[in-house]
Amino acid sequence: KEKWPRGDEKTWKDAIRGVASDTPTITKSIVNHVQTSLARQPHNLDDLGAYQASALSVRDNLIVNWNETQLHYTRKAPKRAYYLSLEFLMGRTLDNALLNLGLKNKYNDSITGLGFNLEDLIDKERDAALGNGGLGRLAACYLDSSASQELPVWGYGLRYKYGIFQQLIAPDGQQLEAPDPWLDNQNPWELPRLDVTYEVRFYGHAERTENGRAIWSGGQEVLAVAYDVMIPGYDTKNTNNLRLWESKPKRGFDLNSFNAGNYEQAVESSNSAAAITAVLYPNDHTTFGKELRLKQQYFWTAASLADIMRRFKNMEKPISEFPDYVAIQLNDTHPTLAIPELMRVLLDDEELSWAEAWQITTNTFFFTNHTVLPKWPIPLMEQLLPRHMQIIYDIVTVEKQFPGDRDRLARMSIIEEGIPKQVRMANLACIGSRKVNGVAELHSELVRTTIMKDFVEHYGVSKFGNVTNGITPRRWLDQCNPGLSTLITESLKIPKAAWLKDLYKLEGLLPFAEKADFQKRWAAVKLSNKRRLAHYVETTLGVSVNTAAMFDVQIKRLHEYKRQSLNILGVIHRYLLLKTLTPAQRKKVVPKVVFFAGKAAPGYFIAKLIIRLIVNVARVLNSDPDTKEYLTVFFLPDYSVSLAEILIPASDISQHISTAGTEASGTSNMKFCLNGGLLVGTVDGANIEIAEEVGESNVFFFGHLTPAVEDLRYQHLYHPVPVEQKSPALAAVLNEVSAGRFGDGGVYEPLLNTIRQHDYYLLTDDFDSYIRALDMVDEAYQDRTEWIKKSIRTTAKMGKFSSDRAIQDYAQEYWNIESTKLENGTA
Ligand code: B1N
Repeated sequence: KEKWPRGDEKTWKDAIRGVASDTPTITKSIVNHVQTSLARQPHNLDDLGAYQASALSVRDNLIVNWNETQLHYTRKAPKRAYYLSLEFLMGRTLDNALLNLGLKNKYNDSITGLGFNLEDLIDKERDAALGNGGLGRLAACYLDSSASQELPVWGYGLRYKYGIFQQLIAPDGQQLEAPDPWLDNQNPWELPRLDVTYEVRFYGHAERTENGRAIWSGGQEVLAVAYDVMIPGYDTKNTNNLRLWESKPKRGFDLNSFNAGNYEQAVESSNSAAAITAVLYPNDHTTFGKELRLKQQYFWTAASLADIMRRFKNMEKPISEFPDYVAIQLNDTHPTLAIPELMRVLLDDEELSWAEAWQITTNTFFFTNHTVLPKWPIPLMEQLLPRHMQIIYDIVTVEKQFPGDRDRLARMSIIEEGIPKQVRMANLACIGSRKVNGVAELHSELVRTTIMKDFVEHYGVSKFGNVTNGITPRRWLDQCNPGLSTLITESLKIPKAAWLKDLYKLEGLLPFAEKADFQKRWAAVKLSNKRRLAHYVETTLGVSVNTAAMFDVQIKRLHEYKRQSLNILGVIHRYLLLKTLTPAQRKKVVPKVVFFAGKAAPGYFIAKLIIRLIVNVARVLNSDPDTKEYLTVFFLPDYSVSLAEILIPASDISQHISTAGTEASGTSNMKFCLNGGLLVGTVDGANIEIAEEVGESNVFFFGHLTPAVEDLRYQHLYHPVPVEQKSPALAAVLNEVSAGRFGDGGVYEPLLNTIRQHDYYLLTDDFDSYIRALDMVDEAYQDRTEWIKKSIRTTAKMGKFSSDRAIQDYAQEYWNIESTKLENGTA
């Protein structure tokens, strides 16, 4: 073996840098990056340049820890878990990295010394918005919790050149979409690994040989290139990895065509390879049937599995021990192709028998269901992935020993009959996985009793679990609400890290709920967060906001099931009522500012119409001199993780009002409560468990319960009752919209008709109880002291919703992995 290091060991040791942790070294490192990495002069450095140099300096520290952690994992060779997600909604990194490293104060000193303001630099960073919403942000929280708990977990995803689109709102309220070129200013948080590449095949032919094997050849080959994103744990040196794949042509471009003078064709094939990771699909819940999306899914699962297999093989263990060293979590059905892909590798490359391969596969994968079931048309799959379609058919014939009647067999099949036949990804994921889970108690119960009922009867209930979602308290309290974080630390009289790593410790706040002085400080923090939001609104929309009013917030993807429509119709109801009052009567009303933010999928017509209604209601209300002191509405464009970090700490109340049984969990509900905001919600998703923790008296519940929903929908279809009869209040509101009070009423007819006709999401059934719940909110808000107590008690009882708890559940009950702490100087 070659001697390492080359040359004199002492020369190396003396020169190797550690983490820069004192202010002079940090300052030096930043200035170094200004001079050399950026090639800029100190005298013309702007905030963007100063941000970039600071980020590069922090990145150096992350790399030191990341390198040591990876070496440590390789040496210890523990079982590892891999989190496969098509989305990682990371947001910004600088602030988070500084807090996790414990270096924020030191960098603040350095940056101040250099004449800049750290918060301004933090604001220069663009969000990494490689996700649609909850599912992608959950993946990001889980990475933070895995690293913070020193668990050997890697994420695998795609490095989209364009993240979720930028949302613009036209003056008439229409949503417009612009691309999100987030990489344009360079991305200091990733390490290109141009040497880590895999070839991924599409199309071609699969020829069966013997023993269930086949040779897959021809078609198109594309290269997957790794980019590593460092994931620092909080209060630990452990720094995990998120590996994102970029697609590129196998050869620069088709040289034959190029030489033959056919330049266009030469470029075309290289374009089609690059297209795979060009853009994130913006249609959450509904993207299936698109060839490029299926290509993304296979490209990513194939590259990730090849990488996992290579790492496993470096350990020189027998292949049968694969599941002892590897657990793979499938984030929804998107990575389900990993199941036939692992089978393909084990059968065709490793030459295992079907039984051996299936044994390994079904002990490796774990499947989380987040929603209802996407399918893929078989003709498309057969063309794009002929070998995988063969394996899927083999799974159907070899593994299907489901007893029972034909109906049940048909329901459990991976293949759905019809024209065209479809592959049911959720069934494949269930059959190919060791365990299946939902993301909140109610949702997991619905998985067991409805979506996967037949499978529960077949495999037994123990294969079907629940892991209630969680959120990282580092970003969603310490980072976004430093005032509250400081107040909590000072009051609990324990180090900040103690409660941030064991969120149940927040219960220590309960006695403070009774103390007048603490209540005052708690309220002062809320007010300063409301001012911060007001300042944001003033600088972006150019209008001022009354911070003495109650702040009522609903921020999430626009969806009929999430019922932003119910909220805005409720606002109109409140407005109509205000208009009937005398000025003296109005003075007794709780003044309220209602905030909305969220993106609609570009092709989701009704969702876009809801935005349009909100914007036009805002236009009318905000300029009505009779009422604007008491009720204003804002639609904040281009919702993002960073905007959420401003909105959430400022809320007095937030709305989570999906039709019962439709929101798998929800996670922003947890974020609001953690920051002392109260909930108005339906008995759905994680709202239920939040109420269990904080007590029903601290949550404003309304609406029909899940078991009633099916019957009500049936009634709407077969025994419809006119809105006027069901809810005169709602009928009055709909009529005002129709009559053009908020601009041309005709525009909104398609939206109003969804309510007047089948009302699938039960607005007519829930409207009156919704209004009553909001009245109770007003009443409770009048008693300021009691309200503040509720707020404190809510925060105090949020321990369960730390993503640390969720990740521990996965690590122990699913993956069977253990912490592998990087001690100081271990590596
Ligand atoms: O996943 C979140 C949950 O908290 C939400 O309740 C749930 O709606 C969300 C296809 C999805 N489910 N399904 C998706 C996203 C993108 C896509 O292409 C589906 N997102 C959810 C975390 O569990």
